[in-house]
Amino acid sequence: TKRSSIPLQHGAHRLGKRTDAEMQKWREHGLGQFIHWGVYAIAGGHWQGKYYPGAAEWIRSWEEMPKDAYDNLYKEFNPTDFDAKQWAKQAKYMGAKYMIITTKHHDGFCIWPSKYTDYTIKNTPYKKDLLREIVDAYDKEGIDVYLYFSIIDWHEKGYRSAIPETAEEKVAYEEFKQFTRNQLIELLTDYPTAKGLWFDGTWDKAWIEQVQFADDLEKEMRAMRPGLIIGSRFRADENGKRHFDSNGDLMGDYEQGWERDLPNSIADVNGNDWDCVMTIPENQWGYHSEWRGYVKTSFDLIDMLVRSVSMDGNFVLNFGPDGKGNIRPEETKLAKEIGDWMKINSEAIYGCSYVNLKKQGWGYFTRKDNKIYLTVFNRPINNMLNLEIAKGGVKPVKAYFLSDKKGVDIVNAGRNKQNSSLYNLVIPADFISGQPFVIVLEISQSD
Ligand code: JFZ
Repeated sequence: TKRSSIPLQHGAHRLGKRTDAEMQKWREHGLGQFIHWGVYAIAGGHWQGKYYPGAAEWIRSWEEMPKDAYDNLYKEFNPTDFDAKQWAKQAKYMGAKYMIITTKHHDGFCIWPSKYTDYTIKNTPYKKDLLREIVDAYDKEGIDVYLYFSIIDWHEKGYRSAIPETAEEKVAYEEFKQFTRNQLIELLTDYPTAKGLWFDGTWDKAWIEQVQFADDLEKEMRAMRPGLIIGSRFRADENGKRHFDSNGDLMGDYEQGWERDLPNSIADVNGNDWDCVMTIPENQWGYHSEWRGYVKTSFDLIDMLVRSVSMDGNFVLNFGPDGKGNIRPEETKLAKEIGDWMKINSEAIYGCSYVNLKKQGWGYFTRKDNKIYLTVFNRPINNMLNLEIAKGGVKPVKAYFLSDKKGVDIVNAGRNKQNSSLYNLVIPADFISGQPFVIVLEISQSD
């Protein structure tokens, strides 16, 4: 295939997927956990009894919210119920293999005692390093930690969203860039077990212009920590292109654009690694005490998880603990339900990837080695799972339920117009499941 090739200094520095062990591990995770936690959790989407209709972690930007009131909330931040070990245990039970924690969101508050600003956990009544507690607890459970870091920082005086124009602003912004670099080097130095960085707030015009600076900084971070994983939302190329450079090549290790959104088909992911980050309500990341609108069920979320893996992606589910450090009951219930499902079915998730078979209405295919997993969400009324295998494709050997290994009949149903082999896997009429279920199809390479 011919690709355009505009010469670029600051475009993608690698074509195609990474092939190292660290990235392979990331690719096999399947399920992750996101946690948004900061002083916005104290407000919980309200100010003086008034409901904030936006995403709770954005409340500082609300016209009803006095900025100085928000900027003093940290003086009340004392999450006495916080128990990192409990969080990590819950994530482990859910089946998460990695987690992403907000070290600093747009408000600028740092959950680690950064030496470059006073606006940190150290100056709250809690005092202790929250990030350290989280990293240690998740490390102990064998869940890889990734650090969310917002380039937007509403608290830091040199921060600008628009391109700095006056000489004074330019100086301030240069200081802000150094501050950003310092904090990132600090995080990588002080939390050396973290596997990567999850950047956000990189859409400002001011940041998009910092092409050379951001590229140098990325190189510096990668040199410091070989194997470090950074998504496509860190820097722009010299033409201001983000995620994909001017030649359409992915910048960074995986596509980071799937925010509350999933690809429709494998064609949408262009052969790149990717993950989807998803909220439980429509759009709340930080703690909002009053969720309105549709709240996803565990079946919705498991569907999204399997769908992600079936298209070679990971699925990352967000949690927003409250100001005291509690994970809300609705989230705890969902984590438990997903974990219950994973206990039985995680073989269809971990280490699995895309299967080149025609998508069927009953659910999704995933594959590992000689096993194809059929996760059924829409059980057909006639109990027949259609399967269509193009000529020269794999050959079915046997099929059985993943849960109890009970056999499932494979009926040969001839060939279609395109000369593909058709099969029906027959679900026993007396089989009852209140859950999405998995059928394993063992295959041999081509007939
Ligand atoms: C950002 C934040 O503004 C938000 O508060 C939350 O932290 C979320 C995970 O990230 O919001 C985004 C990020 C990316 C897109 C949209 C909103 N996007 O790629 O379309």
